Amino acid sequence: MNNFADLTTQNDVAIITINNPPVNALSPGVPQALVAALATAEKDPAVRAIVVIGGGRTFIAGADIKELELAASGRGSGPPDFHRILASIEDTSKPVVMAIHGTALGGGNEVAMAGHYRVAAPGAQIGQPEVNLGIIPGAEGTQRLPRLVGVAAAVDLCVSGKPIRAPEALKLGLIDRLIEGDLLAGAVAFAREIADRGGAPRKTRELNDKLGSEFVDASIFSAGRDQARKTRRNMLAPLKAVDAIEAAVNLPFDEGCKRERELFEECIASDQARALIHAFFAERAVAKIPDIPKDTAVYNIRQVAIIGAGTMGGGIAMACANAGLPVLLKEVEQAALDRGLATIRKNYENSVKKGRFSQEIMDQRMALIHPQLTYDGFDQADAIIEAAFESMELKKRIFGEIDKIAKPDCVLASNTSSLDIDQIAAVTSRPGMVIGLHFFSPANVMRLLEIVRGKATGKEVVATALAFAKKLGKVGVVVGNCPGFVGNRMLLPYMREAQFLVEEGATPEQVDRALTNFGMAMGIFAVDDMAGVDVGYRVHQEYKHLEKPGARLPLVLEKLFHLGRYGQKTGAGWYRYDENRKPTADPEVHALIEKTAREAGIERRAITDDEIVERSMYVMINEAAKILEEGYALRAADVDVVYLTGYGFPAHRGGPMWFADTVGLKKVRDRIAEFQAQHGDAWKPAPLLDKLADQGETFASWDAQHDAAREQAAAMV
Ligand code: T1G
Repeated sequence: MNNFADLTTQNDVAIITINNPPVNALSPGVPQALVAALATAEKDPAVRAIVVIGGGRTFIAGADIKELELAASGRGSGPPDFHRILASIEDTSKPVVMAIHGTALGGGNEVAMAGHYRVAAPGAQIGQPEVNLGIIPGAEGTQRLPRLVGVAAAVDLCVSGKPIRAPEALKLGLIDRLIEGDLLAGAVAFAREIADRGGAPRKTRELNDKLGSEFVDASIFSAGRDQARKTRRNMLAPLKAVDAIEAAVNLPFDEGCKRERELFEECIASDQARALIHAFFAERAVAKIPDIPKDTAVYNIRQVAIIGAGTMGGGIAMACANAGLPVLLKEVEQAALDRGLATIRKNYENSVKKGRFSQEIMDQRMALIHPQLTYDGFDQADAIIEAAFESMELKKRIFGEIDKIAKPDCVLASNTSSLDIDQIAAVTSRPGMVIGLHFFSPANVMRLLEIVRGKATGKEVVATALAFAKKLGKVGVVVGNCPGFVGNRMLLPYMREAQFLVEEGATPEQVDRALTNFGMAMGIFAVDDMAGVDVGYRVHQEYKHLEKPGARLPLVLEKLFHLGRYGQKTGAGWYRYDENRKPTADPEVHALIEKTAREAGIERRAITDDEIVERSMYVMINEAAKILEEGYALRAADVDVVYLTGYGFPAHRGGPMWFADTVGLKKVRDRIAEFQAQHGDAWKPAPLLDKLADQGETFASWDAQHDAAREQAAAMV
């Protein structure tokens, strides 16, 4: 029998400890156990106050998202309803004190707010992240939160979904005391103090002084909606969260809760909720590698050495320093080293200016980065990351050098975005210690880390890379060693298709507008200009040998390259840029495209935004289906995580593979076949896509089958 709520007493104070590892989610049975424990404590005449605390590393991290997943897909018994547990807590006649450590998120904070008082450890994080799952708080949080922290703060917490730390929660009135040291002892003492004060417990539902009025709060709500539209483009839930908080101001508590419930149910029934809940679990699944058990030994990365202080090397150095790791940063010449360090300093200064962290933190991080022109100290490094220019010859020379210097258990990694890891590993005496760590620019910001597993890469090294990613606050996705790995291998046909679309009649700005309306963080031409048209051109040249003989190739990029239009860095690329790097459409580019198309005999026509989105997304999905069947990605969900965390794919669409499932694989495949008829065999549907479409299957069901098969196989080993 699960003991979800363990009841003990310390003299006149009852202590209820929630036990549902790993994060004390409100899974079925947990609310009921808490209600039962409360009832027992309520009846015990010796008990004058009650403390509720989380067992293990955290307070309650919310409702059980697995239950929400069932509800969102119309399976299970519908979305959980916590009204009874909340009322039981609030209506307890003895003061109930919530003791928070780790996290109190979503339903966890809602349970805490139903308590009469809240105390927390200084490091605790409290918030309403439901919008990250495409839903709104559904346990009366939108009604209690504004009563505790005021309407504006409640709107911000629910629209941003970002948790706050306990000291700020104290300032806002969300908690009543910070407890340094032993949280339980402090909470019990606090509860006893409250009991000594006597009087009826303070019910949050009755606290109305911070609600203001419909008139007073109107500007807060419109600002909240603007914030939602700006920071959460195309997402429903943040706007509905504002509606629910508005109900808290305009309606009595119980009616406000009913309104919240209606809005909550609208959200959980949406495609966006299904997509975002998929993304939540997909991001956690990427760390599960079938043939690398959880307890695989990992090398302890305490010191990192980086070769190359350019854009990538500098960003990687910052990511390491931000995680508290000392970094040796090597360049070949002083000028390049000075440039790299100046960029790092400028980036940190911008963060200090924006109030992201203090000057003191900046100084600490700069002090962790040791610029140098030699390999001194590289023999002590636990990991060496090569981030030099993208040339196989240069990388082979560097790996030959570090192979002679590095200590035996040092992980040797390359930040190559496209080159063959096996070839690089082969020049060393320890190919098992070689791995690809493909960071994304800016490397101190982008969450994705493609972990490229070579033929010889040891399992401990893969496990070490996953742990290293987590240490840097990144999402490590293990991918196979094919040209462009997963992300760039899909990006290439996407880029190519976008260029064909402008040759056939669209404009770069029309393509980018259609893509951003679809939800992409940036249009593909804006991305090309940011990354550099020269870089894009070199990558195209690098991959040309992979194209089938006679295959159609894009024509304009080469012309832009030879015109020196490298994008933002030269003030002109597909767009023209002002001194603030603001893009404007460039008639010169339009003319160049029209002339190029005419000379190539390409017939131009009006192109719809739908066609732009279909060709851009379906060409990626088709390539990803090939990547899956060739085994270069473990799951379709991994592909989704790559595009969600590294390529600005809209989270509310769940990633390219989930999006394909939402459209329906038969429809996607049939449309691809139409494009094949119109544009040639580059559009030939991938065999896996054909098979799943014919069987009425999805990429999600393919993942489930494969995960099950792999687990079975791993269990046999
Ligand atoms: N439900 C079910 N499983 C959960 C879970 C949850 N709420 N949170 C985490 N897990 C699992 C996760 O899948 C993983 O499993 C393991 O726990 C460790 O998680 C009514 C409706 C708490 C900050 O959105 O943000 O309440 O992979 O790897 O990095 O209004 O987990 O090991 O099998 O992420 O230390 C609102 C979600 C729900 C919080 C810990 N709550 N969780 O991070 O560990 S909606 C959330 C997190 C809600 C109410 C509504 C993080 C964390 P596995 P992890 P971590």
